[in-house]
Amino acid sequence: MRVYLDLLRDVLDTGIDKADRTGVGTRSVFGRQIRCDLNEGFPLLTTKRLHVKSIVCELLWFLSGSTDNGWLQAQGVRIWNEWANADGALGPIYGAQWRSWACPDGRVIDQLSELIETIRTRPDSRRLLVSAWNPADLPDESMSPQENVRAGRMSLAPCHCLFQFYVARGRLSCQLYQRSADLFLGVPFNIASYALLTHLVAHQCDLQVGEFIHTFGDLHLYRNHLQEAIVFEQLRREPRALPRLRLARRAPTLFDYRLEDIEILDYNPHPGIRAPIAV
Ligand code: UFP
Repeated sequence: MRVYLDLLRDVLDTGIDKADRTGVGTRSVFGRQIRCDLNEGFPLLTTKRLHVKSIVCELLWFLSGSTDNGWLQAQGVRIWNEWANADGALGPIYGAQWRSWACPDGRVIDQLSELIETIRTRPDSRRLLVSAWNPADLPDESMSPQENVRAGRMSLAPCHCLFQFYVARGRLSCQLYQRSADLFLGVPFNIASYALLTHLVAHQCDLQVGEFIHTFGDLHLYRNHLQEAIVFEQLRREPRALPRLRLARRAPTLFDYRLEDIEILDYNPHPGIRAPIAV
């Protein structure tokens, strides 16, 4: 994952200091893109250990259409805790928009089911898109996550907000637009999550995988990550061989994969690096 280390350097060297919603402050650049050929291995960071179970569980949770943090907590996954209400509610975040986008006329759109159907029947379509960016449900930036949920809104505006698939020569590629990206903590998760999604969709559509293309809007490093023991420690580390993904079975639908169906093999990363998260 040299491309990731190159991005870290790029933001460190060319970023500008910028204030942000959380009050922490960032070093930020606008508009970047990386590409991962998914045939070269599964793009899981090797220069620090990632908690694979959190990544897999979160994606399966999105796919299920759930927005209830209780489900994640029951699996021991805590990544959404800071944004949830006491009852586990998160408002209409990703799962709701992907699987049950509410229309003004009362219809409900399952974008992912429609996506799979279109890839199978019209793989050359240029409309293989899924959007989580639903302006009607966006949070009010001046309110806390919990206040937003109480008001029926999302607790956090979608960061990975739009993705598109592309089929050529029997291979499925995916491009993600991420409007806002915490390069140290969020991005390694986001890359792995969308790489896994691409594998699962390909599996369901009898396609091989192609590339994952990750396009960034505001790409930033939080000021409290610009430390010897955090971002600079990671830059000193030598990337290792990428792990492989093995899907133990073909589930009946995209929504029936379970944690134990998804195996990451030969993952031998450097140790994890702790860093504070900005809420
Ligand atoms: N963030 C990510 N990836 C995610 C996610 C959040 O990088 O998947 F959910 C980061 C981006 C940003 C913050 O630092 O969380 C969201 O804040 P804002 O909505 O103000 O952009």
